Amino acid sequence: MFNVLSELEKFRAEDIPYSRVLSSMCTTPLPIALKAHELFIETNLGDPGIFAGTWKLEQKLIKMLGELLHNPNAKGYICSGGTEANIQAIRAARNVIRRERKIDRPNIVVPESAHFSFEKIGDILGVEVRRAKLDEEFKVDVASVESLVDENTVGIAGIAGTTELGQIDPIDELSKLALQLGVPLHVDAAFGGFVIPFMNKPYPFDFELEGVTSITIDPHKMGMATIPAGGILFRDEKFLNALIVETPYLTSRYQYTLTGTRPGTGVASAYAVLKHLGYKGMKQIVDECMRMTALLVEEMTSLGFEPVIEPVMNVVCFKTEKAEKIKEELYRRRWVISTIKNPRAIRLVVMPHVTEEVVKGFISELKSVLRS
Ligand code: 0PR
Repeated sequence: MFNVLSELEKFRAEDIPYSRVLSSMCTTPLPIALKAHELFIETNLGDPGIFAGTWKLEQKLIKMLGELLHNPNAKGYICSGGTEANIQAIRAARNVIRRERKIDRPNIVVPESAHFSFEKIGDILGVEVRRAKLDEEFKVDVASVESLVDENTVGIAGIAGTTELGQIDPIDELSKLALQLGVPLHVDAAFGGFVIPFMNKPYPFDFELEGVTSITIDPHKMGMATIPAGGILFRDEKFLNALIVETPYLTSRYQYTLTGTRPGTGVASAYAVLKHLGYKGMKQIVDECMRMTALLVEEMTSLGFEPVIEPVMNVVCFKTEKAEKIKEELYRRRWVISTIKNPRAIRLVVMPHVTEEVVKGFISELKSVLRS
């Protein structure tokens, strides 16, 4: 008899398990996240009157994320991921500024290291995306940001945990600049939002800095929730309100989200992880990721590799002219890493699934690749 489940299993078996993946910012969700996800499987936050409990839970989660980011009064919602969060942050900034003053052709200033979602933002929102230079440590050069700002600038952005290097921009300086110029500052902490608060060295990056208007923080990355779960938080409700459209026939009168139908699974799984682990448990996981990052640096250094920067968080790149070749050969052997172009390097993301056993297995496969 035709069995659809065995057919599905066949396809699924072709996927590479996370235990061989050192390129992804996603990871195996915690078991508690999976349970929460199942419990909320049919929920739709696009119609919150029906899912009143799920809606309440989302408000609670936003408050918890606000507390983590030094502003329990922050307003926001759980979306599909970092891309949507960034789109909504810039859309809100553009709408607010456009209401305050006449803007001919809006622009935003982002670091050269900003995620490619900002390319999509430029296209969708019709804003010009200006890229500011980086300094020698691959942090954004604040003077370069300032030089690109003009009367049509509707926002600037800083990255707290860059996609390629895991570097943190000087958000405190960007915050001062934003206040001085009177422009909103968006912080993309899609990756770093669940890492930086738990690191031993403090990096001011969130609402404790007065100039920070909005923050992207993704539960489906280091928040160990189920996909999809992104987060967008605003310091001031007026930014969220700048996204509102009316919804004439639903149980709610208006919507500020980008998508209409919207799963409650990410809300439930993110909430479950935070409650289950607490700050203490989250810190243990971040500590362990940092320990594995240090182990990788040690092993790679003994193979003659040099990191592009001393890793700031659990992302590390190693310089090599053979980056593409190494990546391809590893992939042939069902190990996944990524590469960066400037400078040419291999890139490793050390998510919670990258255990000591995974590191050892990876290093041994890499040694074999280097010999071949
Ligand atoms: N902002 C930053 C700083 C990011 O690193 C990313 C994604 C985004 C925004 C966009 O987030 P969404 O992908 O949730 O919309 N960073 C990873 C990347 O592009 C995403 C990723 C995750 C890629 C898992 C591959 C993968 O297997 O590298």
